[in-house]
Amino acid sequence: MDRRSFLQLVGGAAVLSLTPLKLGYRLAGAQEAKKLAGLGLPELTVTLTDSGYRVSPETTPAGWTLVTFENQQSVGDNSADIMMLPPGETAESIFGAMATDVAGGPVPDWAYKATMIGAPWAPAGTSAQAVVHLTAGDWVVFNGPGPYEPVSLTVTEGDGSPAVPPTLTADLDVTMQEYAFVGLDKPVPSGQQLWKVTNDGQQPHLMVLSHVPRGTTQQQLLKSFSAMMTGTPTPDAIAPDSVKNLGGCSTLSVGQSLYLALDFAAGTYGAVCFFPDEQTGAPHVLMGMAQVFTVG
Ligand SMILES: [Cu+2]
Repeated sequence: MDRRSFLQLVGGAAVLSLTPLKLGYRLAGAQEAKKLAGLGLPELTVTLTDSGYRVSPETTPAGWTLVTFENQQSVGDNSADIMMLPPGETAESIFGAMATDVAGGPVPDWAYKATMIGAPWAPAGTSAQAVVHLTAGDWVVFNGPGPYEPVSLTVTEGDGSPAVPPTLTADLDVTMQEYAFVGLDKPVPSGQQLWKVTNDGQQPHLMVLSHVPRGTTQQQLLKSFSAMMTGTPTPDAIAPDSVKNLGGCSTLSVGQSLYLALDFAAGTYGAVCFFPDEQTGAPHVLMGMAQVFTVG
C-alpha cells in the first residue's frame, strides 16, 4: 500500500460502516451538553450535510472552544478535519493539492507538519461535542476523502484565556503514539464521560471508536482490520458489518489534545487509527494501532 491512498484511508472508517449505529451507544446526553455549555467557552458548530461543510460562526476568538459537530448526512459516519493553513499555503493551494491526491498523488508533506486539532466523529443524523484549542490564524475545515469544498475559519487573537480550561477534568486520559492507544487497558465505566485525547507521538493520529462483537480480542481486531483493508481474508476475523463506528476524533497533529464527550453502553469496543504512516504509507492500524477495550 502506498501513500497515494491517504485520502481514502483517512476516511476509510466511513466506508467500513454505512449503517448509523442503533445499538450499544448513546449520544452525549443533555447532561453532558449542559456541563460543557456551562464552561462559558466560545462555541463553534461544524455542520456536514450531503453537500458539504458549514461552520458557524466563521470568525471566532483564539482559545479553548466548544465544538459541536452535526452530522446531517443521510448515511455513514464522519467527522471534520480542522487545520491551520501551513505557512505559504492558501485554501485554494491546499484544495488543489487534495484534488491531485485523490487522483493518485503522494501524501503531501504538509499533512505531517500542519496543525490539526481534531473534531468529534459522529454517525449520520447525530451530533457530538469536544473542547478543542484554536490559535489565531487562518484555518480550514475539510475532509480528505469527501468531495467537499474546504471552508474557511478565521481565528482572531483571543483575550488571553488560559491554555487549560480551568474547570474541565477528564475522566480518562488517552494518549496516541506510534503505534498504540495508551490508557485503554482497563475497563471503562459506562455512561457519560469526558476523555482527554493527546497525540504524544511523532506523527498525526486519529481515533475512530467502534462497537465490535462482545469478546473480540486484540489479535482478532488487528487481523480483522488488516483483512478488511488489504482484502486478504483471515480465519477468525469479525464480520465487517458487525463493526459499528460511533464516535472518536479526527486527526490531531503532534502535541495536540482535545476533550471528547462520550457516552458508552456496556460492551466491547475498538479504538482504531487510520492515518497513513509517514514512512510506509500504510494506515496505522496495519502497524498495530488498534486497541480493544471493554465498557461496563
Ligand atoms: Cu495513528
